[in-house]
Amino acid sequence: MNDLDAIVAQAQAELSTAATPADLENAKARFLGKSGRITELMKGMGALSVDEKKTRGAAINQAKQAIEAALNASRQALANAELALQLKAEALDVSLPGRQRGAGGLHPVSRTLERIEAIFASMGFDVADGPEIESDWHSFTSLNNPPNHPARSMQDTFYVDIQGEDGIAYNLRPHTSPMQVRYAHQHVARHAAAFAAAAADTTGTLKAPEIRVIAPGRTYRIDSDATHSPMFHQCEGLWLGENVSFKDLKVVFTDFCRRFFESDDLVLRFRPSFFPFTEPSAEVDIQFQSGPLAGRWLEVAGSGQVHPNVVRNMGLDPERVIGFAFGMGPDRLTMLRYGVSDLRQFFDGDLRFLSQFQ
Ligand code: 2U9
Repeated sequence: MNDLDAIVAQAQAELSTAATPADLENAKARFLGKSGRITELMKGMGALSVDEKKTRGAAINQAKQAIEAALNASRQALANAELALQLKAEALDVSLPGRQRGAGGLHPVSRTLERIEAIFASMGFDVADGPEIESDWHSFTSLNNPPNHPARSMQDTFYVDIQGEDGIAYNLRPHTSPMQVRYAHQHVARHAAAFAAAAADTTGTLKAPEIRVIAPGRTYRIDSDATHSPMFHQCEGLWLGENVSFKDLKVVFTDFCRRFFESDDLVLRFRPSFFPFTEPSAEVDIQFQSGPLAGRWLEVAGSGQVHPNVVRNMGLDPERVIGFAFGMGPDRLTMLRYGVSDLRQFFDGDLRFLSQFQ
């Protein structure tokens, strides 16, 4: 092996083992750089004859080309290795499941409202709807609330900064009763002929049309702790007719509670109470006979016979039409049904909590 072959072999070895682009450039400099081995050999040709220069020059050029070829091959190999590493690092696992869009579901309180509506619908109750911003008359006056009742105060009720044409105050409804008052007025207008015929009938055979309605929805009061939220839900019910008594209230509400809680031996207790819109009035307590809440009396609703003033304010004749009303809190019913202890969790919007009810 002559000197040139030895240099080429050494260059090939050093170039092919360079681990990084910097190593490779250093190796290149050792052979092809300004004072590299090949460059030095070129410089040494000055003393040769013209013929010797031709053969030696051609041989050195060949060696130089061989080294350049090795350099290009190594550059390509390093670039390929780097690309392979990068592809590996950025690799996509196409077998992974895609990111799913959540299926969504009903809020636990909405599920309760749907249950309540279905049970009362099966007993012939209509479902009323109405505005959340209410007039003072619909929220308080029509319901026999005295003018200075504490419920009307700024501490208890949210007032809205809207001035009506007659300067009346508007509020965020503190209960769903205004919907029943509005429903009654619509009902009286729609069945005006039947109401008039019943009123004119002296034989007692024509009866005034009944009102049988529930009013579920959002309600607002200035109150906030583990069992009170400034926005909460209520569902009230109203059954008026010529012969609707407290006995009917007991039958309807007992049936409702047993079906809602899916407990046939559930016991109810009607405890005397006071509300301006009913007289007499009663709180409704329930007692489970089995399960985690067995034996305790739990307050679930208020109720009573609708006050004659309220019947009159609905456009009905309190001498003919009587009946009962009740009010309950679907948020509390949901807490009892699912064993939730803090009401505020329903309205925090935390999916880890809410998705448990799907
Ligand atoms: C009309 C006439 C009377 C609805 C009634 C209650 C008793 C009652 C509370 C239960 C829990 C409110 O959410 S709560 O805090 N409600 O105690 N509500 S009677 O009486 C009416 C409704 C409409 C026209």
